[in-house]
Amino acid sequence: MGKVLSGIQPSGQLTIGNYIGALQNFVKLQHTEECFFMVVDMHAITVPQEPAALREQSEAVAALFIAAGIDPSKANVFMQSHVPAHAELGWMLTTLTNMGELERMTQFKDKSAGKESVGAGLFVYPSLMAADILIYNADLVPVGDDQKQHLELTRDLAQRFNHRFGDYFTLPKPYIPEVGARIMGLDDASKKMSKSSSNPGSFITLLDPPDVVRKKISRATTDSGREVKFDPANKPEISNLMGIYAHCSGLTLAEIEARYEGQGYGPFKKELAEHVVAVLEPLQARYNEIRSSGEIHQILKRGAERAAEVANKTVADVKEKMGFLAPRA
Ligand code: ATP
Ligand code: LTN
Repeated sequence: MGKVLSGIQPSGQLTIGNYIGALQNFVKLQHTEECFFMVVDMHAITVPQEPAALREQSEAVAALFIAAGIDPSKANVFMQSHVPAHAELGWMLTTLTNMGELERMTQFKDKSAGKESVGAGLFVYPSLMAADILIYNADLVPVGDDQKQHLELTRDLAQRFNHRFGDYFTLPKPYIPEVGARIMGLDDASKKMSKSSSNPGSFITLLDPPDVVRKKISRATTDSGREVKFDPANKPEISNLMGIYAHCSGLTLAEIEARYEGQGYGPFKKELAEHVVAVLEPLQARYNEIRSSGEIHQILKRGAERAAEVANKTVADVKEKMGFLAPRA
């Protein structure tokens, strides 16, 4: 059994981009691997946050993990901040990370662009992410395409540590879906769909009611043609919607093309909305049950206990290897 680790930020409502790019693969991998899935609240504070919103969104994201099909008897679900060893290893790895490496990170460039003041946490974020992964010696990391660069840095840091202090860390591999690794905004197919976007019309959240889903899809931008064809270079908007369609319906891209041949975009968008609603409705019903039962707190407690067992052992080993003096009686 390999180890799997991934995290999602409680920086807003989860979108179908998070679902297709990451969560669906969490659900898939839990059957064959030992999995650690966390809500990365320590990452969410790298941009200004409102305390009440952070608390509510953290609980909501954890409940959505379960509602989306993660079985807490199979996978460990927990809050990053409940396992303080992440921050400790994060600091140690920060000391092995070069400024130049962090300056090249596109997520940092995107999130800091045009801001008057940028916190140092946003800059060193990738070494905390590397700690999240390496602390479990994870083999696989299910993520969307945008996290590839952070994964490469994680591998480099693992190699650097192993080279300087002796072989210890596993080099993790990203696990990225073939279609849907980067779901684009409904308003602009050149930008990734993002839960923290200021335009709610650009994303569909997992908690959007059916009518909101229908409205957002009917307003999604398309080209002025009428052919439903998967051609990301020339038809980015339709190709993006087709990716969502494929994930929500189980049909292949070729089957979708054949189904709408000669019909234009109207029927395609209408049926796409119904497929999305069909995926979200049962998920939302489960979400409401989980939130009202309060069971999530117990799930998070158990998840953090198992996670801490593994994480504390790694930090102890790493301290030993790096030359920290251990406390003695
Ligand atoms: P934020 O807007 O706060 O940066 P986000 O929506 O980009 O958030 P994250 O919490 O950063 O989401 O990402 C959680 C996981 O979802 C990551 O594995 C990420 O790669 C994946 N993901 C995020 N957006 C998309 C998308 N549009 N398409 C596919 N995968 C995505
Ligand atoms: N950086 C990721 C969130 C994240 C993560 C992780 C993903 C933090 N730690 C560990 C996978 C593994 C993001 O912005 N989506």
